Amino acid sequence: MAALPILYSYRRCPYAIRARMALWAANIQPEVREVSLRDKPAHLLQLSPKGTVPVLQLPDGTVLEQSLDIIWWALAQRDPQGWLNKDHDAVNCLIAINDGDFKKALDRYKYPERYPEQLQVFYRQQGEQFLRILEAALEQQRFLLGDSASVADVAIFPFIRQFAAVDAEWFALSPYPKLRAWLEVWLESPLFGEIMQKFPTYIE
Ligand SMILES: N[C@@H](CCC(=O)N[C@@H](CS)C(=O)NCC(=O)O)C(=O)O
Repeated sequence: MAALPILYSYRRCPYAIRARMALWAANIQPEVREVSLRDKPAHLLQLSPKGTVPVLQLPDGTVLEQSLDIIWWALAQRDPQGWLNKDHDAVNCLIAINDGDFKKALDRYKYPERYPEQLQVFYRQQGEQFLRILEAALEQQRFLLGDSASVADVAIFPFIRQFAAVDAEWFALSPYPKLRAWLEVWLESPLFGEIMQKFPTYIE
């Protein structure tokens, strides 16, 4: 039997979620090694000393240590849903805002006690700048870059999930109805259900 790729993962990590979404969509089911972020396996650190997840090791030894690299690699193998069929620059541009300014605001909104320079609501308002961009896009079309999903949707949705969960009551009443509906589509998707299954913590 051919060796499976090995995925070091953390169930709730938004970067790991997006990587698993692409792998599962491409019908690549790796050996998932769920890590404890407080006690990372030595093999993970050996493959990728930076110590973040997700990290994918291919059977030929190649190591992909960024979630986006894993996504591009997985969909290059197979892309049955056509997630690659959108303008690459537009995809990268949205993801760059997500992974940059939005993620920064999200961390501060989620853990305001670690960033006492400002009130939590300030960080939320910073994050809302991105929510407004997404809402405007979704007023025009079903997904962020058109009427079908793309890598941008998959790469961004786990972060919106986190943002929404910080204060679910606020999010439910916030002026982003299209974004709420879009988030719901992803949360209810069978694919998300599959990739959120629980794996036992990997012990070396
Ligand atoms: N740029 C990386 C970021 C991955 C990342 O930051 N993952 C977090 C978990 S969500 C992590 O592993 N943090 C290390 C730690 O908490 O020790 C990617 O896209 O894969």
